[in-house]
Amino acid sequence: MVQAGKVEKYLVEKIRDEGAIHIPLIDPEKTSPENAADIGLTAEEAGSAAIMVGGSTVAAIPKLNNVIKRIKERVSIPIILFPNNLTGISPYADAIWFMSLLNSLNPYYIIGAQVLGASAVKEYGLEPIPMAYIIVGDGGAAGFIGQAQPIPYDKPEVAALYALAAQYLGMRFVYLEAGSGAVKPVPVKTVSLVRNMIDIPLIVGGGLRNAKDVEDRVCAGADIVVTGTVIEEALDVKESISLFVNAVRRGFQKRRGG
Ligand code: 1GP
Repeated sequence: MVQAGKVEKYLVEKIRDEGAIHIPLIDPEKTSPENAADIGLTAEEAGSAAIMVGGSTVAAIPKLNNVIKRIKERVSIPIILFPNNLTGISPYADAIWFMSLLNSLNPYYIIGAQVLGASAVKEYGLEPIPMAYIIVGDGGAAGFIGQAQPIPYDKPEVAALYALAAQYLGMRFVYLEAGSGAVKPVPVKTVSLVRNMIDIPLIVGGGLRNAKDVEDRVCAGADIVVTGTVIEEALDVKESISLFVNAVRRGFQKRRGG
């Protein structure tokens, strides 16, 4: 019987205890190892639950490895890989979102890359966390490269059906992705409809730029909120991450009717 690993258990417990959590995304193609470590440490101190490392066009594995090694030297919260392809796998992380882009039109992104990458995940001792990746709306680089047929912004019921199918297939997290830097994030209506359809944790990311974007989506039922671009572009990283961590807390209080 397959049991959830350490990082997965930690995330689930954290969601149970805190209601919802924030995770920053660091793109190793856009961030130096030093900056990545600074962001990681700042995130840990501000109350983020983990750090995700990845990007849609990651190709240079040594760069990825260096970023993760440097973060690891300074941070104790888990580092979770967010792979775009086989080039997104590093032995230095704690876990990997073992993800399938469910609404890709190319089977490579649904199961092909996973078949090719599985043995490396095992060999490296990475904890795989099964996750359904669903692209909504714009989709950005992830949608383009992953050859997704994005779910229209005004068809939340289709996203809900994908999410339910993912749960029935045994996936343990669902990620609604609008695409990094998307002009419009995943609509609140889509988040709430998906939340009502599934029992597994729901991740939302892509184009979340301000506290209200985050608060509204947590209030609608997101368990994990991911922000990348806005932190990369922030003049004050500490202020930016604290803003999102607090927005997650407020969003959950609102959801509970507080
Ligand atoms: C992208 O969902 C993540 O894969 C984060 O998106 O960079 O827009 O925050 P942003």
